[in-house]
Amino acid sequence: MRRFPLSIVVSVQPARFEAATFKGDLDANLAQVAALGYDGAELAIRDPRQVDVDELERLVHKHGLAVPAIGTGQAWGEEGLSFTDPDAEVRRAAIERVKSHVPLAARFNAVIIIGLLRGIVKPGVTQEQAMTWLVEALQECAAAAAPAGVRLALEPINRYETTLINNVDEGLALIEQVGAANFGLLLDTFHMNIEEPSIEESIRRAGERIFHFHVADSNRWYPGAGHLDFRSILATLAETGYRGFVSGEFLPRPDVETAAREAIAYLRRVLD
Ligand code: LER
Ligand code: MN
Repeated sequence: MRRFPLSIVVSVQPARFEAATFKGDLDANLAQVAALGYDGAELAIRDPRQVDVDELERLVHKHGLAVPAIGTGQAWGEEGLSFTDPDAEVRRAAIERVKSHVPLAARFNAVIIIGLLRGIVKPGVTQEQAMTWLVEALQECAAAAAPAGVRLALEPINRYETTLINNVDEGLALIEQVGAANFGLLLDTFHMNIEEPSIEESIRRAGERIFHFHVADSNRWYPGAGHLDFRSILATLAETGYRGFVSGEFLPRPDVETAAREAIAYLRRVLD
């Protein structure tokens, strides 16, 4: 089977989100990620304005890592920003935050991830209104990213976290509505296991609109710790022509180092 380049989520700023696998000392974390054999680090960044980008680039290059994607969800998790908040100022701040990731993403040739920054349907807001705000926000962000050659990937997220885009079919319908060539999907096997009737069929349907790929097992532990059939899932992903990174986003259990080590050992076994 094709050997995908492998990356793992590393948080650049402090965060509560549990499945941001590595947190804390960035230099030490990147050193460990590289030593374990990963090709890249997916960086979770709450606010690019508070990051010394030159220093970040220096560290990433020092450890010989690529940055395939930048996660933006901490702006939701830590600050409550979202595309679908009833407060227009919060929606505007969420859009501006995503736009502020564009120069950083361009520098690393990274995809910008739209996960929970899309928000949830808050009391007093209809699903229809939230979807309209979501489409408009994505159109604006995609248009802002296009001149820099940057792509945006929306992640279908399971029903227990949001009602806005839970599965691939809803993601593909959203892509039609947004109508931008640089807008696609991030598929995450943890969410897919909850929402998709067949993970493989949904990967086939998403096809060339797959811009990034997260792996965690059924229990959100490292791949190999649950009951997902990664051999079949990754073979299907390869069949779509996807040539990007397979990125580990899982709980740091039993501890971060064991999880990261087990994940790469297992994925290599599956891919070889
Ligand atoms: C982020 O990539 C993710 O998978 C979501 O569960 C965030 O809540
Ligand atoms: Mn994910």
